[in-house]
Amino acid sequence: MSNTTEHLKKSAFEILKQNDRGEYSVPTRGLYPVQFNWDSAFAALGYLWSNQNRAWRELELLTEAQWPDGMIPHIIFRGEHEGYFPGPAVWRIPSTPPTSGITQPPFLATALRHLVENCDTLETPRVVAVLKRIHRWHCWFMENRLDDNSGAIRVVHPWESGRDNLVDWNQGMLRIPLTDLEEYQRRDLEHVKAAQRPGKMEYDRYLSIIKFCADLQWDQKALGKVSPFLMVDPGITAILLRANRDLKYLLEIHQLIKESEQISGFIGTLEKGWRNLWNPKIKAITAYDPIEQKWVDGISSASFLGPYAGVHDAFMTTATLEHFDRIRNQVKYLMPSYDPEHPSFEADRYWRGPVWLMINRLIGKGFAEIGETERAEIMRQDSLALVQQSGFCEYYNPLNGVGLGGKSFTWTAAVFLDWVLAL
Ligand code: 9WN
Repeated sequence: MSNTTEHLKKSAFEILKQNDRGEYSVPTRGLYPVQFNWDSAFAALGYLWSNQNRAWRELELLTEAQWPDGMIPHIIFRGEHEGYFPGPAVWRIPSTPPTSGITQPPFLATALRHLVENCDTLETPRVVAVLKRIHRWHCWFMENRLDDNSGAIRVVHPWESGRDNLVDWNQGMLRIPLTDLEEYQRRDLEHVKAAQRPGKMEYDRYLSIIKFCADLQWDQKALGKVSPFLMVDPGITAILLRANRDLKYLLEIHQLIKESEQISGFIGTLEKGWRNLWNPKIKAITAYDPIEQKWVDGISSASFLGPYAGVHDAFMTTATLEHFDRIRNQVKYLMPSYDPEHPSFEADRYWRGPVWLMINRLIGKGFAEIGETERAEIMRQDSLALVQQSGFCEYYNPLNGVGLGGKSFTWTAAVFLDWVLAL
């Protein structure tokens, strides 16, 4: 390992330590001083390299925030969280600790399988308890977020997709009636330049959806049908599909056969759902608008998650690899969050173009699993080059590699240790 790589490895460990709050991590200091669902699941992969018990506790604590209905929320407001907006007073959820009222991409089961396979000892009863909670969460997805027509997963807020400011959500965002919002102060802009964050138009709508849902007392079943924002998301569909495969494997090891059979059914539905997101016009998997019943017209980084999700029909893979090679010729670093040839591409703005390392990991792993080793290696090398050039940022400009958003970022450091250094 070269000196620079050795030095970066040390920095990655330091970042994980800085953002460690004892039994959970924050994504970064300042900008995000709270526990986030999929950030924590990725963080565990990083802690695994220094302290197995700490890695395990990150996942276990996340599942302890489960709602009575089975949802594991997107934010858990633990510790000092004054600096984050919108806080508990906006979400209006009477739980301890307070949480947000939506969920996030379910990477948890996949992270759990990784820990089970790599930890020396884990106490079986505790693993089984966590497995049962995750199983309930996956059932919750199928009951409350399944788009019956396609068999794929809907999101009720752009934040639920984890890819908040995606061009794909424009159609859904335009439908949102603006409610009378009290004046509010954005805290994110105290840490990151406005040009790298969503605009006021988006924030007003993010808050209007929350108000609508809180007025409905977060009745999740109803929200899955009547939220003012509803879009079918290939990202969360692929991540849930893969997570179901990993969950099924773990359920079988622990002889939870009834649950495992139920998950097989979910896998079948979601496979169909993924195939239904095939957009014949642009020959790619894309997001879908369930209200206007049409596909969006752009390719996002989630369009490359078929192999990761375990659905890679030959015609889909061929077209996907063509898009991969075309996009590679447009940027210096893969994978931009949005197609650089799309008119709405923005190289610096949050989810409208920049590269996220944890998405690179999902794409890279999937490609490696289907034998696309060269392209998998490109994903890893580009990720390494980004960290070498700009450190452990939240996201990166795909054209010049400049680091953007929050700095000293947990999941970037975790994914660096877990995948960039050890494919
Ligand atoms: C809102 C923490 C989170 C990630 C999301 C990312 C961003 C939050 C924000 O940061 O979202 O959920 O305030 O911008 O989009 O994926 O989990 O890293």
